Amino acid sequence: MKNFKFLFLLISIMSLAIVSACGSEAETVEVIKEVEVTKTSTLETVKNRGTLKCGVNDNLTGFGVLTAAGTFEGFDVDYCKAVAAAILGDASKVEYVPLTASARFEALGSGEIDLLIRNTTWTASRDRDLANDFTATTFYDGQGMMVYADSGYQTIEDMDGATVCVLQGTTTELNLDDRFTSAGLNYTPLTFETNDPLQAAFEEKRCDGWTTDKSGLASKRAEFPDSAGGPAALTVLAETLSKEPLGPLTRDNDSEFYDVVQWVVFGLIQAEESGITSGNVAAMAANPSDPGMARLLGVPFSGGEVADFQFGVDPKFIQNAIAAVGNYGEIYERHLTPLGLTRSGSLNAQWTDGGLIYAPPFR
Ligand SMILES: N[C@@H](CCC(=O)N[C@@H](CS)C(=O)NCC(=O)O)C(=O)O
Repeated sequence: MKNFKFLFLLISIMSLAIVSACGSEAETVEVIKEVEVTKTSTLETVKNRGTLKCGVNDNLTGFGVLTAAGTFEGFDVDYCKAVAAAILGDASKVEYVPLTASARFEALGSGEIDLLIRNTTWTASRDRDLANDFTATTFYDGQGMMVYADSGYQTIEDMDGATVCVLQGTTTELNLDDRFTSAGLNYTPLTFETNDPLQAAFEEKRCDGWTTDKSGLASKRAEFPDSAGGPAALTVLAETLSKEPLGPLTRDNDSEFYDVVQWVVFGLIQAEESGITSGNVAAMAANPSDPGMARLLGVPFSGGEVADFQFGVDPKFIQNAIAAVGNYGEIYERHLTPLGLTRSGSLNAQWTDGGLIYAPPFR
């Protein structure tokens, strides 16, 4: 793979309103004016550096959290590991960069990180105006509203006049406004840059509702402190206010790297469909049961040739990723099932079980 150079012309300094899923205020992102960047393929950069700089959440158990032991863990974090294993053959070669919701896009655009995997929703404006490319959806989410169980709120319509806590720089802000405004409901958004002061405000009952992705609400509810009533004190209303497809993003015009990230995601999905796990991948690679499995794992079938898709990485890149973190289902079980996010019957079930988790063919 050759390095390449081109002018990376970013738009004049401008403020971009980004529809966000956690509140009613617009997020502002500054984009650097007409900088001439000598841009190298991120795939080459990662290979030369020997580490992957992955932008993650450090405060959302299940997706991305910095543990007391000082390690990053979660569903999104496992995708960082999978990409590192695919490109570098070593899942530990990740430099995690914790990012707030509002700082995440600039971190990617400026090159501070190679890859953003931070419970980030795919939207048109983010794809287009912010010079990002969404690679694939790893989790189909939707916005919810959490209230105190004793509040009497059963539906959003009951919340006329409510104050709602919401995070800045998220899709949530504008979805909230869409929902309340179109229903003719009054509300006051209380916005925060990070989660901890938001939660403090909610515990002090300075807001009547807390809105964000339903997965985020499940995570925050599960950890709600006993001193504030514990999880049982809280209810997530049944309504889903929006579509929040979450997944990894790369920069625009970085297609070699984009392709690798995208096909790692697809590879882990296909691995589940093919019954390949972290526990059996070595045995499957030694003796693949069919040509499709051999192509996925980068090994010959029945003495034939190895199918090299020319992604610029080891043909065994998917095999390496599976060995490191397991297939889609294993990652889900490890991080999201404990939050009570039941997979069966949800959009995140495999397509063969009526869900949307589907990989294009490896051929
Ligand atoms: N998916 C939405 C929301 C992302 C988001 O920031 N969610 C909240 C709650 S799910 C979060 O990550 N909070 C943790 C924090 O910022 O500390 C988006 O892309 O805008």
